[in-house]
Amino acid sequence: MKRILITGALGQIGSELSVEFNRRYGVDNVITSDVNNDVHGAVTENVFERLDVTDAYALERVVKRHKIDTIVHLAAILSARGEQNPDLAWKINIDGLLNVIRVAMAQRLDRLMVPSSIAVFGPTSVLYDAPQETILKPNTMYGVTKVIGELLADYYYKKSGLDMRGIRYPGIISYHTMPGGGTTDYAVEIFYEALKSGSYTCFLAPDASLPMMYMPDCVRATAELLEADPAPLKVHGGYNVGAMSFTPEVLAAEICKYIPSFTIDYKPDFRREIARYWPASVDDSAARAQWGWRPEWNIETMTRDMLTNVAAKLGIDFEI
Ligand code: NAD
Ligand code: AKB
Repeated sequence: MKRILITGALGQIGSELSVEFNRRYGVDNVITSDVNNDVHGAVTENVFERLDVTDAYALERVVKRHKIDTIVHLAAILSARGEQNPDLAWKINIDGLLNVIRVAMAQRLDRLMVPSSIAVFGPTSVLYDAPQETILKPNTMYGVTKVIGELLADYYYKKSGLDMRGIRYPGIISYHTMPGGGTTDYAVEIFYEALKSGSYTCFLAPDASLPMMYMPDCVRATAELLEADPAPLKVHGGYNVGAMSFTPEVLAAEICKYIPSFTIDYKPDFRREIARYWPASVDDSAARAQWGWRPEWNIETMTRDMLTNVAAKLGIDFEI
């Protein structure tokens, strides 16, 4: 029986991953935690621990108290916030991660999942169909912490046999919980503004092509990798997983199919420079071959679903 602890469970991904885990493993076996105390949505069904991952003793106590055998470590500072506060990004993404790894080894956990990101790529990486194995020299603090996270996963897997798993998530699009300060956040904000005001000012350039994924694919990918047979898995830091790639211009055109009066304009800020050196698409053949990854959502199906659900959330009458 799995006893799973999710750190950072109140964030964009954790708040929906917990629902999928409740369905797969039973609500009593999924312990949610976050430094933030504002428990909302489906997480209210789970046991919740207020937990700062930079506090190693508190983390160990929670793991022991709940007889945890698996951690899904989502607590992190994302790219845009990380550029505004690099010291904080280092503290949470590296010091926090090391605490989680040490507790996982000391308590002999079965499995530890730590997400990586397309932010591991950088100016010297191949940016079209970015390969699984390539030069990783990112130019953001967030990217630096994600590359180090991948290297630590490989190191501790080889050194101690800790079963570490990771996915290089692309930009995640969802409507339950707003994204937490990343560069791909525009692809969520645009739906809210399209429905509320009919226009959106984008902080990226119109032609900034980035890999994206809809939340149902994200939670399924995470659960499938967590459950995958260990034998074929050759990557421990982070698998490339592809789903869709588009630019702000293309997403705006897709929204215009349903809201013809929608307009977009562009005021690129510092996030444009972050996006500039992230890949337009990734080569996910390793994930497909080693644990059967297949995306189910594309830009057309995602856009229809986002518009329908964001409209319902905002109480706006809207029919596709
Ligand atoms: P998020 O910012 O929405 O949520 C992170 C959560 O961590 C927040 O609820 C925050 O309160 C919590 N947190 C911050 N500091 C903490 C601390 N010291 N102790 C405990 N909790 C703390 O992030 P997310 O989008 O849910 O991302 C989850 C993981 O996935 C991160 O590792 C992120 O880098 C990765 N990722 C996300 C995306 C995406 O588009 N959402 C893309 C690539 C990778
Ligand atoms: C961000 O924009 O920081 C995240 C990510 C791709 O890691 N969404």
